[in-house]
Amino acid sequence: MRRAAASEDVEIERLLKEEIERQCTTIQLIASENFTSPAVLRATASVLTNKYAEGYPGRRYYGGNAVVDQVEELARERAKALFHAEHANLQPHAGASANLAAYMALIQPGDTVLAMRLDQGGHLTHGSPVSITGQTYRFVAYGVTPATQDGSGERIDLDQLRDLAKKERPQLIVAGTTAYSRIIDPVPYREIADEVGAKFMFDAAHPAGLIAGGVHPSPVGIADVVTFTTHKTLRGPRGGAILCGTDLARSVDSAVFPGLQGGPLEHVIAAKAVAFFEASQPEFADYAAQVVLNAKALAAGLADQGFRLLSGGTENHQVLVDLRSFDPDLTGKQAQESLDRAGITCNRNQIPDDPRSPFVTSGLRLGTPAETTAGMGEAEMAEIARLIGTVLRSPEDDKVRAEVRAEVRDLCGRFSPYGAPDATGNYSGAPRCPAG
Ligand code: DSN
Repeated sequence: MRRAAASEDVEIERLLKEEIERQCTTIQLIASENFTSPAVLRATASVLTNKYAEGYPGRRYYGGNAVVDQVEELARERAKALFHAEHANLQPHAGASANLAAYMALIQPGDTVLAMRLDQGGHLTHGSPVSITGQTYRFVAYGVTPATQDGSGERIDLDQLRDLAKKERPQLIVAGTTAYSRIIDPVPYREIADEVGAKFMFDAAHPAGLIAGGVHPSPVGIADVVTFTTHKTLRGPRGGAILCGTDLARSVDSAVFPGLQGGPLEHVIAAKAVAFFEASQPEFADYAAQVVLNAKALAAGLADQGFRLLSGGTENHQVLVDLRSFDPDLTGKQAQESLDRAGITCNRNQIPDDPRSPFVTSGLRLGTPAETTAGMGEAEMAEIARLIGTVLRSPEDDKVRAEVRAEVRDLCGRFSPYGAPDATGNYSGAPRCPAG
C-alpha cells in the first residue's frame, strides 16, 4: 500500500505552520511553557514512537528493545546525575500521572494528605474534589498567609501547615505549587513531616529547571519523593518524571507500570534525555538565572503600571497579578482574551480567596521561561509590562490592541524562538538562547 507523504496531509501541515508562526510572532508568557531545542523536537518526532516497551530496561514484555533499553537507561542516568538522585522513573506521561503514581507508591486509599489549596496556588492533583486524587485520598488543604500592604504576606503559611499536621496526623505532606512566585524551601516541610511521622512529597513541576540550574534549593534527598514535569522551566518535551531513593524505587516503578500506565512513550523519554543533557551544560545555569531576573523585571514593570502583584513580587519564573485594584471590573478571563488579541499569550488564574470562579478569576499568571529562551532580557520585559498596561487600560479598544499587536510583532521579529521564516513560510532556526 502506498503511504501518503506527510506533506499530502494539507490540513495538518497548514495547522503546524500556523502554530509555529503563532509561537514566533506572539509573546509567550504562559509560566508552564517553553521553546524546546531542535534536538528535543527531533527526538520527540523519532521512530522510537513506533516501539512498544512495557516494563523497564532489561525487563520488557516485548522483544526488540535493545536500543530502547539504552535510550531509557541513558535518560535515567542523566536525570539522576542532574538532580543528584538515587533513582529516576521517566515513564510518567505527564505531571498528573507522576503525582498519582507517587501517591500510589507512598500511601493507601483513604489516607490523609496535606497539600496546598488550588486557589492559593496548588494544583488539581493536590486533592481537588474533581481530581481522582481528591476522590481517592483524604486531602486537607493549607494555604498562604494574608496579603499585606508591604508585600510580606501571601507566603506559604508554615504555621498553619504545622498546626494542621498536628491536628490531622497526615500520612503524607505535599509541597509544590502552580501559581506561587516565591522560593519553596523543602527543609521546614521535612521538619514538620518528621514531627508527625508523615512522608513528604515535593511536586517540582514548576521550579525543576530552576533547581537544575542551581538558582532554587533542591528537594532531592530531603523529600521522600520528588515529582516534576520536563516541559516547563526544564525546557524539555511534554512529560512527567519521578525521583526517589533506592528504598522507594520498586514501589515507584510498579506504581507507574503496571499500576497506572501501559507502554511508555520512548520517543519522549529520548527527548527527556536530550533535555537533561542540555540542562547539565553550564549555559543552562545562566538561562535559569536570567529567567528569574526577567521575572523580576517584568514584576517591576507591572508594578509601575499600577498592578498589585501577589506577595509583592517574585523570586522565580512567575508573576501573579491581582487585577482588582487596577480595575475592579476587569476579570482574568477578559484580560487574558484582550491580551491574546494583542498578541500577548498568558493565562487567567485565581488569586487567594478569589471571589470569582476558576473559569473567570480575578488574576493573571505570567511567566518568563519561554521568552528567556528566545533571548529576551530585562529591557524587553519592561517593554512587555508597558504593553500589558496599555492593553488592559483599554481592554475593548480595537485601535489600541492593533497598535500593541504591531509592537509585539516587531519585538518577536527580533526575538523569534525558531528564527525567521524562509520563502515558503517555514521556520527552521534554533532558539537563540545559548543553551538552546
Ligand atoms: N497546567 C500546568 C500549569 O500551567 O501550571 C499545571 O499542570
